[in-house]
Amino acid sequence: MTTSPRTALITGATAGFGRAAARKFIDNGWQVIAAGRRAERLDALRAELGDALHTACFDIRDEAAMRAALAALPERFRGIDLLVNNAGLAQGTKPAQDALLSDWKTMIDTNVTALVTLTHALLPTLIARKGALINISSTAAIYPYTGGNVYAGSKAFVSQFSLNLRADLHGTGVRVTAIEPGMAETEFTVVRTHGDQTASDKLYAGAHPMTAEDIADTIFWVATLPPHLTINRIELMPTSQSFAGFQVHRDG
Ligand code: NDP
Ligand code: 8X3
Repeated sequence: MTTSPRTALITGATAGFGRAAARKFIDNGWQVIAAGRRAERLDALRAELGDALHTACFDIRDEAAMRAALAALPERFRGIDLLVNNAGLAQGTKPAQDALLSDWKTMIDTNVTALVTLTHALLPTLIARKGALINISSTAAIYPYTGGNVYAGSKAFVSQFSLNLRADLHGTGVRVTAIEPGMAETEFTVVRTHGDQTASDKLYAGAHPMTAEDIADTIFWVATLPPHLTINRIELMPTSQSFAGFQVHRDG
């Protein structure tokens, strides 16, 4: 990493983990490029956080728009030290046989294809600056559950891609970390259920889920460890969440 001010590009900064992370990094003296589709949310964040924030409004699945946003970065935001690949989503909760193929494609396009495209575009910069890459995966990458199907598969990709980047980037000084959170209350479940706020409220009620700020603090901690130290992957859950057993189907 270079000396201050450091610059982070955070995708999915209009809500949840990404927005909390933008606040955390700027509060601690970084510059942040905040990316997302909702322009009004980005404008509000800019009004709140000021000059240290640059907004980049694009759909991460649109490669041309992504490249245009990178090309349009003001000079002082070009030296990206940290990429936080956070933008992502789940779509649907049904078992595979009842799921929509369109939901599966949306998740793969967002969580996998867009993530690798942005990573590929920024690797030269991260290598030149001995920077860091933090990929937001999920406990779904590790623990299967009914209805996880393609979402969980996409996050397993994120975790394994992160570990393989560590191998490829050996000797470059670039640090790569996969953060694998369990249940955290954000807009995640409203998005997953295609807008069912009641279902989202019900899921989190009484569960004391993690907060967006919990994850932002973790991202910041990982990013600001001494350069000789890399967290390969870190899994975290609310205390109220743990593991259930295997299921067994019996005839009759
Ligand atoms: P939110 O729904 O609150 O935020 C998701 C963010 O991703 C938004 O800023 C959204 O911005 C952005 N995003 C989604 N699709 C696109 C797109 N096509 N183009 C650009 N930006 C996009 O969810 P979380 O903060 O909870 O999720 C952040 C990450 O954490 C995701 O990768 C999620 O899978 C992961 N995660 C979440 C957990 C949870 O329990 N909440 C647990 C484990 C992992 P906009 O809509 O403005 O484009
Ligand atoms: C989100 C956590 O358990 O809803 O990645 O899949 S879970």
